[in-house]
Amino acid sequence: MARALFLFALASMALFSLAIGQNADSFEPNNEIGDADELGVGQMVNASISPAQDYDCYKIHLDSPGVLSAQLSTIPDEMKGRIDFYGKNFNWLTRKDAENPGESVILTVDIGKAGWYYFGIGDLNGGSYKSDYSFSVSFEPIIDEEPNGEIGDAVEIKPGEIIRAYVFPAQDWDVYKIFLNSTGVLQASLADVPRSITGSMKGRIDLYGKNMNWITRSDAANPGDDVALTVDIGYPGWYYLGVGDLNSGSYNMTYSF
Ligand SMILES: [Ca+2]
Ligand SMILES: [Ca+2]
Ligand SMILES: [Ca+2]
Repeated sequence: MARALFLFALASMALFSLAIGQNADSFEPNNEIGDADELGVGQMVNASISPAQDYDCYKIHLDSPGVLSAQLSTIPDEMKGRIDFYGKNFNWLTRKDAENPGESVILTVDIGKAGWYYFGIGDLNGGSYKSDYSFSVSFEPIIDEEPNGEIGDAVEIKPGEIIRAYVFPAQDWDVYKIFLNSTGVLQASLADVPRSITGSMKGRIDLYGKNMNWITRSDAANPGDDVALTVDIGYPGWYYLGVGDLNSGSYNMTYSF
């Protein structure tokens, strides 16, 4: 009798582990952001949404600004995938949903600051799946002389020096300072501005005096045009030059200044 009970227990355990094995998700528990599993750039995760209402959280550390692309693929046929994206304070930033069940989801985000970022993977259909989805994150770093988005953080340049830098992410503004040791004519030019199919940079150069007082500016007539600013300098000293984009774009190509 005792032996029969033992055999029954053994058989139950075998069945139980088989059931677990079908849905094994080695990243669980990760239903909350605080339990997010760490990923590396380019690492492929295979995991599953199971049971229903399962939510899988991952985190990644990005060492610089850049363009992030998160891809959810090999989705089970009935699953309608969602990628949520959060900042370092677990603050929700944006999301991308599949248009139809079984379709891949790609979320692309311009990252302005290095640091920790978090993802949540869920199913809008509220299902439970035996097969895995795949999830991976790629990242294209954009390394620039940042931060220089305020006059007080201006990067020093020398007369004649050529700067190559990015307007990235959107609303980026780059400020430079230059010491002019005599009176004369200041010529600043913005060239090779980023041009893309979705929109080109429409450049602006602002000039400020030593008290960070705005003096004048020059704007591109059309997107993609060069910009030239020519000013008679009456007093030697520090001057500040701001470079920005009137189209509020974000570019993974440099401008020359
Ligand atoms: Ca899971
Ligand atoms: Ca989970
Ligand atoms: Ca910049």
